[in-house]
Amino acid sequence: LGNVEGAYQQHQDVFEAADVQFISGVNEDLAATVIWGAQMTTLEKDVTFDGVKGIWYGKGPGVDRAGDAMRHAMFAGVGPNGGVLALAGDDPECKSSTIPSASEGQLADLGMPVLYPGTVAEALRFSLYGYELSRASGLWSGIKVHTDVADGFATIPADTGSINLERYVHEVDGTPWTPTVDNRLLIPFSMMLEEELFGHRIDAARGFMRANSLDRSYGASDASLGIIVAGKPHGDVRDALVRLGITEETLADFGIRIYVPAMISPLESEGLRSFVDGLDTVMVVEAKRAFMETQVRDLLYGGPHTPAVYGKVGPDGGALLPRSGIISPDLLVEPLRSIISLHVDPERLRRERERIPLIAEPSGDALPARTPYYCSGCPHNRSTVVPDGSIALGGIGCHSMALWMDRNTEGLTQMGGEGAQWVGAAPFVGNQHRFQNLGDGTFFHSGSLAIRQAVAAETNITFKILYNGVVAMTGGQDAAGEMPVPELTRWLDAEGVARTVVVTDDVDKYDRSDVWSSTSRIVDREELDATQLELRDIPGVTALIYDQGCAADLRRSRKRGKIETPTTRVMINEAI
Ligand SMILES: Cc1ncc(C[n+]2csc(CCOP(=O)(O)OP(=O)(O)O)c2C)c(N)n1
Ligand code: SF4
Repeated sequence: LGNVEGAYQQHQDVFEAADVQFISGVNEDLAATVIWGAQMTTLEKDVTFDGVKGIWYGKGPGVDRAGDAMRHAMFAGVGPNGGVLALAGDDPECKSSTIPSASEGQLADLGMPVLYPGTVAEALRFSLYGYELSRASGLWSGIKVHTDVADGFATIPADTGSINLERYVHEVDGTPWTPTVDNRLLIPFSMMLEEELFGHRIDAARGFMRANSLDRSYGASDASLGIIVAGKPHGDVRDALVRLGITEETLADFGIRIYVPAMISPLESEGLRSFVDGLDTVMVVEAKRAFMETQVRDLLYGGPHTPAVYGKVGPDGGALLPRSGIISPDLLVEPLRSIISLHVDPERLRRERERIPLIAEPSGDALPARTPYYCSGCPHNRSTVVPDGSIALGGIGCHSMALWMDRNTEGLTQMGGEGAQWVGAAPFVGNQHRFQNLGDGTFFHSGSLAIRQAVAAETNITFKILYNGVVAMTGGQDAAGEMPVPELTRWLDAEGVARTVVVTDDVDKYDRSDVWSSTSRIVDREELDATQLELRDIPGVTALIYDQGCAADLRRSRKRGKIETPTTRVMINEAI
């Protein structure tokens, strides 16, 4: 997330010269509404552009929380001069998320065609086609961006950015059709739009993909076994096949062909049917729940030629591919071997494997593990300590690492839910008090509403607003709508927070002209423990704002010459 915003900030002049507006979203659902609004400019009288294209981007949980906004926007539609991409950043191993994500199901449920690039080059190409797909169908195009692609770097041919577009005009009863753009989301219009959304618009998306044939297949023309795999797992399948002794060049000798759909929902039926023609067996390889697999069965069942379809379940009715977690070459070798062995003598597989000795088998040795910890100088290292006898509740952000430390810190919520869990639990445990960690990025994103919830329910809770000045965990973005600390104390006061104490590393850094709430005061961070003891004894909702900058961001700013580098150093003699 940070890199997208960083790229814009670094090249702002280039973007602006190309009429690209970057509007920082307060949160994902409002961002989706902003993008929806840009599409609606075609309905405005004074519009100064022929059309507007939009990109919404967010991580899996952002897709989830933006669902309502996106669903409305999908009904309202996209015009022929518009186009919207929804880039869904999926973190299937929850490397930097609370829970693992796979957004394709949610995107498909909203009615979005879903494209799944497996490489950086495909991400660029599919996005360009995605715009055209969107304006041809009137739908937003969903792009599933796997962590490995989002975090990946690649050298790609310079012409990857130019596409050979086959213009597609959808026809209904022999008449050219264009999507409706309509913001009157009330009956009877909503009912008519529903019919169009799940009828002509989806048909148009399939037609566009048929005309532009981004789905591809390779391998044996007279194959008996077909493998269907899209996106990132495609590379995993190729690696796993090599470990079984099968390379792209020898696929045909083994009677195997591979189908790589670009659009994983809705699968394009004509391409799929021609791929399975003549096959006895199809194996669908995908991570987590069956998504393409159920579509493959739906599209083929009852047709003239229906091969056996395996994926999550194998021929013996037992588990074949994992239903959760990730797909990797290591995990694919045995499932692939078992299906290929239905068609190929296992002894031949063993012999072929020996012919490519340079491919190393995985050693099986686990890499040494290290539990992540705060950066040196991180404010959370001090601020997340609670007084003896107190319990803190974790929140979203870097400070969630407190859960791995011995700090009486429990549990997590979704981003913005901080404190609301305790509203639900407190009445059943004698209305005890809890400290609730809440990052400033999360506060401005949505967490402020959870404070309102706690005030409304008169819960005993102290929000520790960990004000490090950036949305640190996802790359150090600025939080849209962020307010300075003095203003924040006034906001908390207006919301009904009984008392606010600002704890800081530098009590002299504020301006004399700053206006603070009458229920707040500022103390040095040395007084953290005493301040927490004071606040926990006040009934109702109180707040502690821990105001100290993110150390990583300070280092970044020094490197870029934005702030002064301190001239005083602390030398640590390791012998002592
Ligand atoms: C709805 C949602 N959107 C985005 C994310 C990704 N995310 C995880 S941590 C984080 C940043 C939190 O920033 P902040 O609250 O300031 O805490 P810090 O990392 O600075 O400690 C984000 C955006 C998420 N988990 N949920
Ligand atoms: S990035 Fe910033 S907030 Fe996160 S651990 Fe490092 S110093 Fe702390």
